[in-house]
Amino acid sequence: MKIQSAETIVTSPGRNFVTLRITTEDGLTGLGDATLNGRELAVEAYLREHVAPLLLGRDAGRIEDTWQYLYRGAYWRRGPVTMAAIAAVDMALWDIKAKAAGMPLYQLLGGASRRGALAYGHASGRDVPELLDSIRAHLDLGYRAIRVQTGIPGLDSVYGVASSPAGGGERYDYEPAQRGALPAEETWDTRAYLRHVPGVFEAVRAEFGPELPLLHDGHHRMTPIQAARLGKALEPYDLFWLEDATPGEDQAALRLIRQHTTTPLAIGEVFNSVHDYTTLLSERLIDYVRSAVTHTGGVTAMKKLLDLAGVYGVKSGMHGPTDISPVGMAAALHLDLAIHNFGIQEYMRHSPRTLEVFETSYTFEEGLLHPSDTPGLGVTLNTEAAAAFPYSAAYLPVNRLTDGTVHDW
Ligand code: KDG
Ligand code: MG
Repeated sequence: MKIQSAETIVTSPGRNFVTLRITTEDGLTGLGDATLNGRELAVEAYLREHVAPLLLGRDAGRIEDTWQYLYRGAYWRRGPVTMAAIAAVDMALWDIKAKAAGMPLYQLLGGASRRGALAYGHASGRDVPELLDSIRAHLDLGYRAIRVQTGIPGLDSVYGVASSPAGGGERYDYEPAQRGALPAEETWDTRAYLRHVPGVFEAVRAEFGPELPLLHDGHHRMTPIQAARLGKALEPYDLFWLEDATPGEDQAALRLIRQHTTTPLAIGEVFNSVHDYTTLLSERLIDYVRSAVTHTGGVTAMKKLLDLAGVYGVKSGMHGPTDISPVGMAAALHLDLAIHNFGIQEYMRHSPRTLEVFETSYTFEEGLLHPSDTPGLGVTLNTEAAAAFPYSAAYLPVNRLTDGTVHDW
């Protein structure tokens, strides 16, 4: 099973995606997701110029060896660009191996540990009535766990809040990356946020009762002591998790938050290596690992990371916004089904245009995702449809405090 070609495909059916397609001499193909939101072409060039030429002629079955060859062999380790490129190769090789075996990938990872993966959706509203409508709409779509994000009085736009959900919007989705030559700029006020959020959860619990799992994303904006205060204030509302309370690179910050609150903590969507987690896991400072298969070196690396997390009783909560392509989502779902320490899976649902390009077989029923029993990852790339949507520059917003200081977004 020698590798004959490794091509990168950039497509933009509403948002940009980078995909690696590996083909073997005996005609099997595998897909890998290499999408890094707002920096897509850096990974595409890394793959095209520095990785694809090294793959030609290699045995497609040697997944661990190829992973180590690309990771240790480059000398320059870790980082989002490198790890997204390695992830794409790794996913594509697992796709090929599972297709060669005639099995869905989860079977090669140990088989199913559950019926399906509990998914959470994104509800948001510029104010409380709009938020409650959005939660109802998500319950109608079948979600059984809901992330709650809300507008803040005095701020024009806030992370995670759709700009016109109830009006013209056909769905309640929020897409932060905006097309254009420059990033949009947003204004932020943490004190206003801290004053407002507990009341929002009070209203949501009053309307929907105590059972519905509720999640919230702080999106790296608080200091440790602010995050500790929010975690404490939210304790009466029994959150499933508080995500990214503080900037991701400061692992010690979680120690301080942990000392003050029993609200469960999740972090890691901007991490790209198991080494980003060693303190957090060994000191039991978090409850959920938020990494994406796409940004953490693929199925091989994610499985090792989640196995290590399991040793410390920490569960998975893999990143699954729409900037993870359906290929990356499928890879996550196979892991979700197979690992023991599964927690929850983020699932935003891709747009119909994206699903025209990436034909998926995974299912969502009664709040549970299942990767399907299609051999491999279960995703096909429609290259004709992909070619109809060329790359278009798009950036995540930049955040500033009310006095103009650049802040974490
Ligand atoms: O590319 C950035 C998004 O993926 C991120 O802002 C989404 O925070 C996010 C989440 O929890 O899905
Ligand atoms: Mg997040």
